[in-house]
Amino acid sequence: MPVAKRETSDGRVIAHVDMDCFYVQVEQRKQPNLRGLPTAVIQYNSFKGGALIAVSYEARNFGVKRSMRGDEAKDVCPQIHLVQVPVARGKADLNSYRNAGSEVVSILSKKGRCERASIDEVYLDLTDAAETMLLEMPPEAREDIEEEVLKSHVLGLEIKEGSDAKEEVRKWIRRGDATYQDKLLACGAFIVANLRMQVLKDTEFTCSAGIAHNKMLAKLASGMNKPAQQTVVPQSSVGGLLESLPIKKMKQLGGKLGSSLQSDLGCKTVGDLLQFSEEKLQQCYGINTGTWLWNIARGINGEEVEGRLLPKSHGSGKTFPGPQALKTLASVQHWLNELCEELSERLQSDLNQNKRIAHTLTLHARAYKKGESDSLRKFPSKSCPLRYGTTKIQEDALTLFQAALREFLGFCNSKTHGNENNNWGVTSLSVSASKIVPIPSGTHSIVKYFGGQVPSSSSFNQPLGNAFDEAVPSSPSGSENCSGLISYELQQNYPEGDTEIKNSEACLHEQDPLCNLSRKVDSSLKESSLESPAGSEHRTTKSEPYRDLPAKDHRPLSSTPSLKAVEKKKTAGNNLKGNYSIMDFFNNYQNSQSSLEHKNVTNAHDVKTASSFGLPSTMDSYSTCNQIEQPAERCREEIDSNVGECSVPNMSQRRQAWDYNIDEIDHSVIEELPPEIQQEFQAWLRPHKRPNVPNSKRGSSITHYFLPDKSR
Ligand code: TTP
Repeated sequence: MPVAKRETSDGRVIAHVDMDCFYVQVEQRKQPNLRGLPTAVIQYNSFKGGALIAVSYEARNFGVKRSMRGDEAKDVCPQIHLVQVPVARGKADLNSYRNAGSEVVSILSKKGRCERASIDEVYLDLTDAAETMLLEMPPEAREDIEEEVLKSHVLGLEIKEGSDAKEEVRKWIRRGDATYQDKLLACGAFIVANLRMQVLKDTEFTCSAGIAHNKMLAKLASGMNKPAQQTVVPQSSVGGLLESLPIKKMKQLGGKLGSSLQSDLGCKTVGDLLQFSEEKLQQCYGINTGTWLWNIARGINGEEVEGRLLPKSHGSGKTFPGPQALKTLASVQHWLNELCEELSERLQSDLNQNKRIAHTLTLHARAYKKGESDSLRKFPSKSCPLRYGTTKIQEDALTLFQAALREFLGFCNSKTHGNENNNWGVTSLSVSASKIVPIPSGTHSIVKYFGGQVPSSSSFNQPLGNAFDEAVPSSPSGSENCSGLISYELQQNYPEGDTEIKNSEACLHEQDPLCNLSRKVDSSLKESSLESPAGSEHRTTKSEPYRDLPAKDHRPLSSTPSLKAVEKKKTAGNNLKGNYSIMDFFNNYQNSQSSLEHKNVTNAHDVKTASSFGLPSTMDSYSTCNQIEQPAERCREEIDSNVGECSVPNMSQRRQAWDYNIDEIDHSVIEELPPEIQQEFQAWLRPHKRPNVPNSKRGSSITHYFLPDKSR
C-alpha cells in the first residue's frame, strides 16, 4: 500500500535509470553479431516457440510484442533472432542478467545514493552531486555541453517546428532566469548523461533515464523516451504531465484502485483527481490512500531513495503449467531440491561476498485440488528460520511443503500412499530467503559470529524437531483475479489434469513429526471431503502423459522422515572508448536489417521478530501465508511472512510473533517468483486493498499473509 509521505524538499534531484530491452542487450553482448538485429529473448519453454520476455527495439519496429510467443513473432518478423534464456537445473537461469545488472549498479552508484529497484532499474538521489555542480560550475557557465546532455528531452519545453531541439535544450539549460530547482535538474541532466555514457562504455549496455524532483516523477519520465535517452521533468511541467496521464499508467493505479477511480469518481487522468478534496478522497479510500491520491495528483511524493545495492532477499522458483503440474511428492521433492540448491548457492555467495546472512526461508506454491475451483483455495505459503547448508534447506523446504499441502488439502489424518496422488497438482513452486542482514560490524570473523560454526556446514542447524511442536495454522482462503506478465516460465491456462481423487498424501507416514503436529493442529479443522464437486470448471480432457520427474528421482518418501539432498553435482567485442553520444553507438548499426528510425519509442517487509531474530537457532516457528501476485508491468519484490495469525492457543507463548510491516517489503526478489505469486503480491500492494476492508473479507489470500502490522 502506498504511504503518503510529505516531500522534504522540491529541490531534490532524483533519477530513475532503466536498462533498455535488458535481457536482449545481455544476450547481444554475448553474441555481438546480433546487435542491431531484431532479437527477442524467450522463456525456457518450447510451447509455440516459447514466450517472449524481452524484445529488441529493432524487433519492436516490426510489430513484435512481448505478449507474443516465438511463433507469432516469427510470423510478423521472419528474420527475428530468438535467443533462449539460459537454463540450469531444468529452469531459467537468470544469473547472467543479475550479474549484468550488478555491473550497471556499480557504475551508477558512484554519484549518489543508489537503490537497486529491480534486476534492471535503479533510483539515484543525485541531490548532493547536483548541488556541488551548481556551486562549482553552474549550467549557465558551461560552454561545451555534451551531445548526450543536449539530447535530453525536457518536458514542457516547446520545440517549434523547424527549430533545432538541441539548441532549445541548450538554452533551457543555460537560461539565467531558471529557478534554483530547475538549475539543479539541469545539473542532474549532466550527471545522468555522464553516468549513462559510462555505463555504455564499461558494459556496452544502453539505458534510459528520468530526472525529476521525486521518485514517482523520475520513474514516469524514464520510460517516455526509450531507448538510450533521458527525460527531465521541470516542476513547471508536472501539472501538464499529470493532466494527460491516464489513471492506469500511474504506478499503483493499474489495478482495482485505478478502476474504481475511473468508474466511481469518473477520473480518466491523474489530473482529474485534482477536483477532489483530500477529505473526499480519504472518505472514499481511507486516510492513507486518500492522502496519497491527493498528493500524486499534485506530483508530490516524498519517498526516499534507499541506499541499497544488494537484494533484500533471494528466491528461486519454477512454474509447472497444465500437464506439467507436479502430481507426486517425489516430483515436488525433486524440484524443491533443485530450487533449494540454487538458493543455497546464492546464499552462500552472498555470505562470502557480502558477509550477509538470511534468516527466513519461505516456501510458496500454487496448486489445485481436483474438483475445486482454483479460486476457492490457495496453497498456503510457509516460513521457518533458515538453516544454512543445501541439505538443510532442502529438508526444511520439503517439510514446509508437506505442512502446507496438508493444510491445503484440509486434513492430514488419512494414510498416504507413497508417491501416489490422485487429487492434487502443483503448478508452481518457489523458495525464498529473506530477512538478510549484514553480519554485525566488529565481528570480523564469520566463524566467530556463528559461535565457531561455519554456516555452510549446517551450523545454525538445529533439527526441525522443535518446530513440529509449533503451530501450523489453518490456511486462509480467498481468491484474487490477477493478470500479469510472465516472469520466467510459461504461464498458461491449460486445463488441469483429470486424475482421479482417491486420497491425500498429506501425511507421509506415521513417524512424520510434522504430520503429528499437523494432526494436533488440524484437529480443529473440519475434515474435508476430497470428492470432487460436480461441475468443476477444471474438469478436463485427459492430460497428455508428462514426465514430471526423471525416473531416478521417483523414490518413495514414505519411509524417510528426513530427506536427502539430491546429489549433483566478459564479453565479446571491444569495450567502447571515449566520451561520445550514446546514439552514436546505435548508429553503428544503421545498416542492419532494421533501422533505428523509431528510436523515440513512446512508449517490504521487515519481519521483526519479536525478540530474537538473531541467528537462526531453533525451528521454533512456522508461519503461514498465502500467495501473491504482480502487475502487467513488472515483477519485483520480496515475499515474507508473519506468524501473527497462527491460531493454536497453547502454542502462542512459544512461538515468535513476527510482525509485518507492509511498507518495508523489499522489491528485489519478486521476479524470482512464479508470476502468479508476483501478481498477487503486487495486487496486494495496491492501496485499495486495505482501507475499510476487514481482514476476514479480503479476497486475496495474501492479506492473510502480510497482515498489517497491528502496532501501527
Ligand atoms: P523491463 O524493464 O520491463 O523491459 P525491458 O528492459 O526488456 O524493455 P524496456 O526497454 O521497454 O524497458 O524488464 C527488464 C527485463 O526483465 C526484461 O529484459 C526481461 C525481464 N522480464 C521478464 O522476465 N518477465 C517479464 O514479464 C518482464 C516484464 C520482464
